[in-house]
Amino acid sequence: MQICKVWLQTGKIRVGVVEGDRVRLLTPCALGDVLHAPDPAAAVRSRESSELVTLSDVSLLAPVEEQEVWAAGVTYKRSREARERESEGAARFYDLVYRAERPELFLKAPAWRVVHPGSKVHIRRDSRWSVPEPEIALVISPALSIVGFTIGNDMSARDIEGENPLYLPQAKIYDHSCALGPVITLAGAMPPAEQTHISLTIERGGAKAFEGSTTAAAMARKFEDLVSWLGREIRFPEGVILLTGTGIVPPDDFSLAAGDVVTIEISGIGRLTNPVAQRS
Ligand code: DO4
Ligand code: MG
Repeated sequence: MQICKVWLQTGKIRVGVVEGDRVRLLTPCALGDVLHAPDPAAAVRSRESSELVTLSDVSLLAPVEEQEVWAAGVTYKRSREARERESEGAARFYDLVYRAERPELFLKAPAWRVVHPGSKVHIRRDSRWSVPEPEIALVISPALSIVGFTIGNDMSARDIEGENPLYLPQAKIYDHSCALGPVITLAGAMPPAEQTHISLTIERGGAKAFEGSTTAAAMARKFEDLVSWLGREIRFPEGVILLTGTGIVPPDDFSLAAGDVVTIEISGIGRLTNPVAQRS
């Protein structure tokens, strides 16, 4: 079952459930009303209305309301290798965090800063080396259960991050640096990790400029382990979204440019596409 947040032509925003190329609207409610219920699928069914809209007639919004978006880092070997190369002085810290029991976790964005499917993600004007990071995003309830999955793009400035690890917040947290969507697949409806394919395509001028893929099985940590570290000393009364790290990094000579189009596809969830821009 896939839940979405739609912006109707009437200007109203509603929560719905995907039925093929249509969306069945739920009686007005917040995402958390269904996602944080003891049985989210039953909560969806009990709120189904007779209103059906065609997907192409509505805009899908990032499936987030008041939740913070957190992110885990260096959870795939590919990410560890890329960080070690971009960072001269601090390379060994990436190996240490890849192997450590405690994961790297950072606050990526408050909900209001999240970019919707189809809207622009940004590269920083003071970065010469920026990349998208395609990541499985966990949708977590206030009780710290994984209730669903969506797609996240953790836009990153590799040169700023590589210059000094203390610059990580500037490399990662800026306007239009986090996209989410297009839907939430309820837990239980996702394929097993080895069948969860993650792919990234970057188009430039209508042609493919980069293409890469991995699977969730290449991740060095368990989702539940990341969630339990995240919730150790912080409460999330509205639930939280956690990006689980990237396993796809374009080659070192590649940087995003304004006008590129980033598409991330994850089996069981769908496709998140965002054009790339820079603040003028
Ligand atoms: O320390 C750098 C962050 C790494 C990251 O965001 C990732 O591996 O996805
Ligand atoms: Mg990342």
